[in-house]
Order: sequence, then structure tokens, then C-alpha cells
Amino acid sequence: MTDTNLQILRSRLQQGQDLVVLTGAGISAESGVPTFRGQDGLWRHYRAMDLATPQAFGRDPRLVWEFYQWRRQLLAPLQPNPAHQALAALEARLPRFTLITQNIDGLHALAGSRRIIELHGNIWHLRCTGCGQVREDRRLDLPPLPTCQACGALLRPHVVWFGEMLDPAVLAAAYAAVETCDFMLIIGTSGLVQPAASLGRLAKQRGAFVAEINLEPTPQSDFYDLSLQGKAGDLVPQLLSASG
Ligand code: BJW
Ligand code: ZN
Repeated sequence: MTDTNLQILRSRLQQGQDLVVLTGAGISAESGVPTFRGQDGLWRHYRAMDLATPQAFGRDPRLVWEFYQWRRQLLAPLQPNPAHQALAALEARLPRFTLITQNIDGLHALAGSRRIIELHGNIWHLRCTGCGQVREDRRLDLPPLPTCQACGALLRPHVVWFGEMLDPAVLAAAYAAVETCDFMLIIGTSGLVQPAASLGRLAKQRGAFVAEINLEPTPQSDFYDLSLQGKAGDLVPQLLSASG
């Protein structure tokens, strides 16, 4: 991050602006969580349409559950990194701060963030396909086809698959925050998946200053006020250590 760009972002934080942060898989990459796209991304090795759609689950729930059980086992020992921690510290400092994440890994909460809008759900929550009940369940030894204690129907991961609507209340909360913020920081997302990919543009249209932190430019970069290339685990803490 150049000194000038750093100064701009610091000064906005010092002004106590209403900040919205949107995170994607890139913020968890340095914790060891695989991203979705890019060289070692999950969707390079597995077909999203076979594993992350309601049709795939309907066709072969056992296969989809195998994929999610594997990911739960992979995630279980992983820890938040300095970028997650810096955002948790920001939440504690700023009176007006909203964290929106596309990530289902739960690492923001583990880092100490409290008010988190999880757009795509949470892999540690299971939802009943019969009665709709959602429960936290961190077991790593789930049966191959876990069922609901209340009604006996098949459980599924409480995540949002392609072709599914986001929870309307969750999406409404995200829009409300984005529409009224005056500073939005977008970290570690390829900006390809809707509707999350449009949130930055919406903030910009509403007059907010929008900055992005990513290893590389994204399709959205040209629309933002600043696009900073680098690792979230390096840049986000720098931003904070200079703002307090
Ligand atoms: C670093 C870094 C480091 C790496 N530091 N940076 C309009 C037009 C066309 C299609 C659609 C449309 N509206 C909706 C759609 C369909 C679809 C969609 O968007 N498809 C596109 C791919 C074209 N969207 C949906 O289906 C959504 N539902 C919906 O819109 O409902 C209404 C509707 C339904 C049907 C038709 C039309 C409308 C739901 C989307 C659900 C996404 N689900 C997933 C899986 C969640 C569960 C799971 O994990 O298994 O969510 S897919 C996956 O992508 C996951 C992520 O949250 C999401 C976004 O990925 P993200 O976070 O951006 O990760 P990457 O890997 O893509 O990028 C990582 C970035 O980090 C890279 O840029 C790196 O450079 C960077 N990076 N290391 C900083 N250290
Ligand atoms: Zn049930």
C-alpha cells in the first residue's frame, strides 16, 4: 500500500466515518482456508454445480455431505489471521461499523467480531430440510446423512448455494448498511458472485468512498475509489495500527 493511499484510508477511519467492510474468501486464505477461484481454488478441483446447488443436493445428498464434512474437518483447526483480528479491533473502536462477509468459515467470530452479517450462511450451522430449524453443530463425526432431532428429516449445511435466494432479512440488513455508509472497504473477494458483487457499486452510487484490498485487480476495481494490491493479513492491520 503506498503511503498516500494508506493516509487516505487512515484519515477516513480517524474521521469516524460510518464504515462497512465486505469480506470474501481472500481474507481467510492466510489462515489456510482454500479460496474458490484462482489457481488452487476449490472450484478448480471440484465442480460447483455438482456440489453447491440445491439440485446437486437433491440428486446426491451423500456426495454433497462428503464435500462439506471434508471442509468442516479442514476448517476446524484453522485460526483467524491478523486481518480478521484487525477487523475485530476496528469494530471495538468505531461507533458505526458493519461487517458483511460472504465467508461461511466462522473465522470472523473466532477473531472476536460480534456483529457479523453472514451473507452465505455458516458451515457450522445445519438446517433441517423438513422443519427448517437451524442449529449450531460443530461435530466432526456427523453421520454421512445427518437427520433432524426434531422431525427426522435430512439436514443440510446452512449455506447459500448457487441459484438459491439469500435470506431476505440478512440481505436487507446488508443493503441497509451499504446504502447509508460513507466508507466501504472490500477485502479479498473476486467480485464475481451476485448479489454480493454489487454491494460496492451500490455504496459508490450512494456517495460512499469505496476501497478494495485484494492480491490482484478485480472486475470491480475500476469503479472503486482505491484499489490496493497486497495481502489482507499485511494491509488490514497496517490500516488499523495507523488509525488508532
Ligand atoms: C486475497 C488473498 C489475500 C486471495 N489477501 N486477497 C446475475 C447475473 C448472473 C448470474 C447471477 C446473477 N445474480 C445471481 C446469479 C447467480 C449466482 C451468481 O452470482 N453467479 C455468478 C458466478 C455469475 N448467484 C447466486 O446464485 C446467488 N443467489 C441469488 O442471487 O439468488 C437470486 C437468483 C437465483 C437464481 C438466479 C438469479 C438470481 C447465491 C450465491 C451463493 C454463493 N455460494 C458460494 C458457496 C457458499 C457455500 C460454500 O462455501 O460451499 O459462496 S459460491 C462461493 O463464491 C462462496 C463465496 O462466498 C462466493 C464468493 O467467492 P469469493 O469470496 O469472492 O472468493 P473467490 O475465491 O472468488 O475470490 C477470492 C479473492 O481473494 C480473489 O480475488 C483473490 O485474488 C483474493 N485473495 N488471497 C487478499 N491473502
Ligand atoms: Zn426438522
